[in-house]
Amino acid sequence: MSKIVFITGATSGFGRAAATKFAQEGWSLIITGRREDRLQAIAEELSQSVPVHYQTMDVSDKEQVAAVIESLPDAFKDVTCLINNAGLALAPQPSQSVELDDWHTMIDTNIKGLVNVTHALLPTLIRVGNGTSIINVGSIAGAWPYPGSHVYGATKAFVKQFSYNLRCDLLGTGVRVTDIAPGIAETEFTLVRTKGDQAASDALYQGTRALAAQDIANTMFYVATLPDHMNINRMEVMPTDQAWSLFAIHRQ
Ligand code: NDP
Ligand code: 8X3
Repeated sequence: MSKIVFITGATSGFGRAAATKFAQEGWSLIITGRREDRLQAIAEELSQSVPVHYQTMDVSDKEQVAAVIESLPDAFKDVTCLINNAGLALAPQPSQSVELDDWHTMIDTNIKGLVNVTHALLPTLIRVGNGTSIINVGSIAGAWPYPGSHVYGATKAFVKQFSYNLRCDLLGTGVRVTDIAPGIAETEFTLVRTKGDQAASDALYQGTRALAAQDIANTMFYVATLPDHMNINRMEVMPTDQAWSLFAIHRQ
């Protein structure tokens, strides 16, 4: 029987690339996101090679998440790998000029959404047992501060600590948990963060070699297919062309 991956945020970026990678490797797919037209197109393409179930799902809606998982078709019930990927950053400006709603949207998606899906799928993963994994998409922003990261970075720090804490509770169940924390990667992420500013997005990725969505999809697949007894707790992945910078100092 083929293994089954459940991907949140499969309509774009890392989630979309993960769908392709896992399909290439023969896994059945459950792909979710809010944009149905994209899910439909991806399902049409990838179902040529593997079974695909697609379902619109807003991760921040806990009733909807529970209903989607409750009503998975029989052939897709034994999920082997959950990729908690749906997420976003908003408002790259300083905290003092951010709309409160933008902070709430990041918390609702990156924290509450990830928790909603995890809670709904944990009984399944524990039932399936050895070899199952939860891959949470964190960020370098969860470990390293920078201006304009405010609540975004804080939500990804939550992802890191929640991943570690889950491991403590899941000890003995065979379920693995990994926080994959990417650095700069060229997806629709910056377009979303700037609320549609294509020029700002292009400028960020211009002249450097950012990570590609496929790089992270390959990393997810690597993590999900390690021998059952191995758990990578956290994996921070930066492009070679990215590193830390010095502390900022205010002068009178
Ligand atoms: P994209 O904007 O390309 O993809 C984001 C995905 O999340 C989309 O499929 C979107 O689908 C989905 N999504 C957003 N909000 C919701 C929601 N409420 N419910 C369900 N799905 C939602 O960005 P990335 O691929 O780059 O981002 C994926 C993850 O990677 C995020 O968690 C992000 O924080 C993280 N990350 C990104 C980095 C980067 O530089 N690109 C680096 C480090 C981490 P839809 O709109 O159809 O719902
Ligand atoms: C996205 C990477 O560097 O913009 O999580 O915070 S970064």
